[in-house]
Amino acid sequence: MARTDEFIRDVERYSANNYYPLPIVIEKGEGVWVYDVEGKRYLDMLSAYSALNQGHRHPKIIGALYEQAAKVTLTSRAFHNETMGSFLKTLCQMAGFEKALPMNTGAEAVETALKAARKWGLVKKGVPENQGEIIVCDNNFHGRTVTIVSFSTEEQYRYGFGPFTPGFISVPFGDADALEKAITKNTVAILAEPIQGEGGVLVPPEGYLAKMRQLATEHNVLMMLDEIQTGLGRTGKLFAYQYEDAKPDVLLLGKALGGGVYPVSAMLSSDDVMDVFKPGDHGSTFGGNPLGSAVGKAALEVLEEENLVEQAFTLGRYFKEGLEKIKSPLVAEIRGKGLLIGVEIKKEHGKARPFCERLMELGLLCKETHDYTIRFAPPLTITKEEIDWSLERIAQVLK
Ligand code: IF1
Repeated sequence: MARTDEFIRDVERYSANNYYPLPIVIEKGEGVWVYDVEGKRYLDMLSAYSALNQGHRHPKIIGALYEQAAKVTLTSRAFHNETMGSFLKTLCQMAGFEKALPMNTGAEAVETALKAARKWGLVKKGVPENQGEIIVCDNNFHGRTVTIVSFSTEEQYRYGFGPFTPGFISVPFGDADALEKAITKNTVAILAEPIQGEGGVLVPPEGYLAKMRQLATEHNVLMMLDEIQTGLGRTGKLFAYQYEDAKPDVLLLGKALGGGVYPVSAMLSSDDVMDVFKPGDHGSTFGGNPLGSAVGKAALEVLEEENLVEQAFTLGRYFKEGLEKIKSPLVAEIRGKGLLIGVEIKKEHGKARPFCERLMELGLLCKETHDYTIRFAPPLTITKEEIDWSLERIAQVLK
């Protein structure tokens, strides 16, 4: 463990202490596999929280990165660049939206949507200035800016970071009646994750998103879905909302939009909503930059060319059935869709982290969420044989 200890020593000395990573130092990644500095190989079942849907260093995405890096990497939005338009065209056409606003991180895409919704409420719906309300769900995770943690229901994400941004109302996730009751004449938007990732891979009751769609239309409120984690094939559909008739007015993407190599996020919507932004209203130095746009376009093309969405659907079902067949006495519930699967450990058997540590020793990387749930979310490029390999190890740890 000599080299590992050396690297971790530097981190402990110089890095802020805002994480508690597993004691592995990754040196190289390729496809679903990563290698640590000791040369040990692991199957990556976290995929950087679903940012690596296309796998580590996908050749086409890395190729696009190199090719663009040899031309121009950054222009700012003060000038046009050659790649942004074609990236956004691919994105809008694939996703079925009229316009996109490119940003970098997920939190920035969420912030963009919150601004769009508030201004839409003022100029299009006629809600008095500074009165717009946005409904969110308990247990949400949308990022870590001050405004976003203003409506987190997780005490740790908020403690010490106030004063907070007002104008948010939180209702229980999955409860359409509570959602309806929370709507007022000043409501401008509903913001939700189709499946709560950080919340513990929580799948809402069937029909919930369709009902949210109906309510939003009925009350002239924007339905905004954060598919930063669930989108781009992860759940076995291009977008998780496609399991129901629930196309949102605003769709937020990030993570895998950058193909695992570069931060790329976007807010997608209609001409009517996007129209609230005028030159100077909103922006970002790096959003839509040539390098990110080239990478984003390649990341989308890989999903399509390699049928990764169907792959996630088929192999997700296979993986989940395999997990169920283990019939582990330690497991309370197995949840999820496609290749986003949560395995909840019964409380009497302790927290999920020790299970993740044991899996790591067996060559499988994953991460607990909300103390008792192990999240399995491998790259969508994983094969059936690699799932079998993983199931053997998971069975060993859960028996
Ligand atoms: C961390 C969690 C996952 C997200 C959804 C927006 C964002 C995220 C649905 C913000 C980000 C990340 C952030 C990362 C770990 C990870 C995470 F455990 F923290 F909650 F995935 F479950 N919407 N999720 O899941 O995107 O600004 O980070 O690009 O904070 O350590 P970002």
